Amino acid sequence: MTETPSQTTSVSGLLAEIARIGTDSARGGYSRPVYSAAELELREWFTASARQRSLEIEEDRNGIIWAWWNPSGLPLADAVVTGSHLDSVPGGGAFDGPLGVASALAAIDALQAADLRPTRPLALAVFPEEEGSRYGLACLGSQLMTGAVTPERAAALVDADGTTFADLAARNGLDPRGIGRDDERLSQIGCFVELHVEQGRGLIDQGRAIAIGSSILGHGRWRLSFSGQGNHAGTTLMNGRRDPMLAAAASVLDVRRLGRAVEGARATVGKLDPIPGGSNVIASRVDVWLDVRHEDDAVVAALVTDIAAAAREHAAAEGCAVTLTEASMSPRVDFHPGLRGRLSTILPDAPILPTGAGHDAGVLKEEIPTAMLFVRNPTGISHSPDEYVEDPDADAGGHALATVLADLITY
Ligand code: HGY
Ligand code: MN
Ligand code: MN
Ligand code: MN
Repeated sequence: MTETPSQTTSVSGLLAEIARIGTDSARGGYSRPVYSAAELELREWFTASARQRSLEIEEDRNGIIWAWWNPSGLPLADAVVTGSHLDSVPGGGAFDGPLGVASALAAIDALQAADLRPTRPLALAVFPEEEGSRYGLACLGSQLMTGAVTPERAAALVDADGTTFADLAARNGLDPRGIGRDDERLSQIGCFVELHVEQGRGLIDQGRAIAIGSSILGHGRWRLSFSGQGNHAGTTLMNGRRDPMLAAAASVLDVRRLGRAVEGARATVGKLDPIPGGSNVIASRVDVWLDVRHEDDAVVAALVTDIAAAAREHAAAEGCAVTLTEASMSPRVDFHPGLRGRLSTILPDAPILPTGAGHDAGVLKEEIPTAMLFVRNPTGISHSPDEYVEDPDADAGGHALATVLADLITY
């Protein structure tokens, strides 16, 4: 096994460089939607940091940024890739995404300072729209690259301002006719290792700083649209209303009731959109966004079916209609056993833990061997300003990643 490269750059120091970008004073935390001014500034920070390390940068047809370290001028084949995302959920934490990118930069510094003879090229990658916060479809960049999402479907996605992904992509230098599966890039990659803040309590409970990922829960997003009769709040008597808000509210309670009844299920309504959304207006429509996850995909499907059936009853009781639309469904992912085993050999003290959160590594796993490393989050909370990583653990993550990459690029 290769010598362990010594850490030369502090991961928390790199994160401090971007701590002021995309802060959300209203919600707390960070709001960095894809191609927003904040995320574009973060992209700039990444490419400038990569240039400082003499990495060769390219932004591909799907808006994914690749920063290559290939000192021996090897052919771009069987490359080792690491990286993560810079976009965030609304009011998200400082680490979900950026920790993986900052750790990759710190790892590169350690590798470049070590006396290594790489036999494989290395790339740092930043994937756009991992959270799906702007277009409702998670991991849009990596799903375009693998073809899991077609260009037609992506181009037609519309954000809350009515901007299609095609228009937004074009405004940011992408040719909407060029987005889609990238066979050439996929053929160049040998494996992908993503480091990410743990979004749960596994490492705290085990008293460890670093874990290796075993699997990602199957998870999906659906929209329940309840429609009734919009009207004036003051001139409409209570009887005879067809108020979709009531059916929506009853469904939100169903999601908790039905989710609680299934061992290991996670069923969430985190977003509810009344239309038109006036406080003196009976809504004409209410969209309820549903997020359901479980280690067994069939359980996810059955739970959504039960929630939708209950929703239809509530809608009927209120004289409303309801439609269910699937926005995305990602099947359970078990990471590559061989690669996972290799990481276990390199990091023997790291426990192997599942994650309930989706990641680009889960999308790429369908095409190439992928693995994940997780770093302890003392709060266990994520998608919230309360998400946290202590400086020594952040550096331990950067060091673990450098150690793994040193092994993978030299064997
Ligand atoms: O929603 C997720 O699981 C991920 O954070 N995008
Ligand atoms: Mn993430
Ligand atoms: Mn996330
Ligand atoms: Mn009025």
